[in-house]
Amino acid sequence: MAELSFPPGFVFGAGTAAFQIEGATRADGRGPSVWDAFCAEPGRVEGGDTGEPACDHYRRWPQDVELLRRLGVDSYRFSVSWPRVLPTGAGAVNRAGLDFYSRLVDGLLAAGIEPAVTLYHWDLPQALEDGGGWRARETAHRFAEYAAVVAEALADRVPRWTTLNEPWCSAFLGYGNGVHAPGVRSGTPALAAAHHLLLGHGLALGALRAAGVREAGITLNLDQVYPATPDDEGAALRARTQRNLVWTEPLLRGRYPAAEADTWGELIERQDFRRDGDLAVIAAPMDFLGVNYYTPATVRTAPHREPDPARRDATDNRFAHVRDPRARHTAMDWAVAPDTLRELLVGLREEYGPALPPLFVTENGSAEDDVPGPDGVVHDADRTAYLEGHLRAVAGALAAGVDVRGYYVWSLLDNFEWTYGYGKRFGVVHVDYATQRRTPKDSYHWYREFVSRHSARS
Ligand code: GBH
Repeated sequence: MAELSFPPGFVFGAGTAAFQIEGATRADGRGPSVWDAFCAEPGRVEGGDTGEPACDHYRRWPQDVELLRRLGVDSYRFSVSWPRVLPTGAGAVNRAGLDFYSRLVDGLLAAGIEPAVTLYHWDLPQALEDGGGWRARETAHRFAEYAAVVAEALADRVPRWTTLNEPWCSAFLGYGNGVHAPGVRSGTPALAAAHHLLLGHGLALGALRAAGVREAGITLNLDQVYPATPDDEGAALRARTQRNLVWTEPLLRGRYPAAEADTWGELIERQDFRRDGDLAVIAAPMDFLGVNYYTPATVRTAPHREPDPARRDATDNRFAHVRDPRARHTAMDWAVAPDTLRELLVGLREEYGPALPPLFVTENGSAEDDVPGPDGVVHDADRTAYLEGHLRAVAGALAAGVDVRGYYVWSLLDNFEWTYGYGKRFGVVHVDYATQRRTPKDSYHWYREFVSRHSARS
């Protein structure tokens, strides 16, 4: 394959999230999160899997830093567990929890790896959920206070900060179809949650600035949407509105999308949770926008229906997903179409122009049916091809003039894949959960070589 070109300073990384890898859910004063409670409810997570043991990263982190060092990545994206730092979401700081991240940051820096912190990757302290969770406006303020605590401890050593990971999932899977914790099924509360997440982002951004953080942003899961037929353009607009514009418009333009009424109808008329002045907080300038990308969406027109937890896409209103029979599908049954990432990135640039901050692809990767070979190693050619294709798409976006600053593979390790439990494996490193043995897959070695060829640093 022809060599791809990345600008000097382009960041190659790998990512994880606290609840998915740490385990040790009761260690050193950590409080319960909504995901602990959700996992404990029968039927919510496949196989009855929970946050234990995950990758026992809380205790085995030095080994994981070593895996990152050998991988040769410039940066490691991880999330801080809010209930480790503030066991009930507010009030007294749990020093032991905060110290864990401080040690991790020091370990990364000693290994020559730049830490990139995400403050919220879905593990809301259960005590805050008991007070309404993201349906409650106060949660946005608690989030900013938590951001201030973490920033005070780590801002001297962590250059890049992300407030929220994929607020769409928190709002619409958490409070829309209930597929994610806290498992609430509803309409208006999901929209209120979306607004309070955005407000929390804006307030947290202020807290990060006050602590001296210079590089701060948010990570969104943005969909590249295609109409199944020319008659489905309306459905495609609704999908873009519900999945993308409800985030990018307030963040980048300080307004909610014009097509909202068409897409959510009467729900949006009850938006008393939106107050004057909120949008100015939400639209505070960011230094980067993180984009998580896995698969495109092909959609058709569908009738209005109430949320239905039997459907994973149940939050979608008046559009439905169509399976592309020509594409390869991963173990998640997600279509593989790498070039759609280039189209998404170029489209963002076309849509927002100079209002678009520099971009990072903060997650990209695939779950495959990994089976270790007789040599004990997972020979995951499909994952390697997936990663290579998407890195090519990023290079294509760069060549088209889009300011993309970095790319993070999801994920460093096989981990707790939310509703799917441990059955779905996204890692470039295989984890045997029974023994906690880590074994790099072929894709790890491939990525190591790719990074060493393309990173200006190496
Ligand atoms: C990310 O979520 C998470 O940040 C990460 O924790 C997780 O492990 C990883 O991806 C892999 O799942 O809803 O049927 O229309 C990704 C969540 C997946 C949400 C794709 C939107 C579109 C398919 N996104 N999904 S559908």
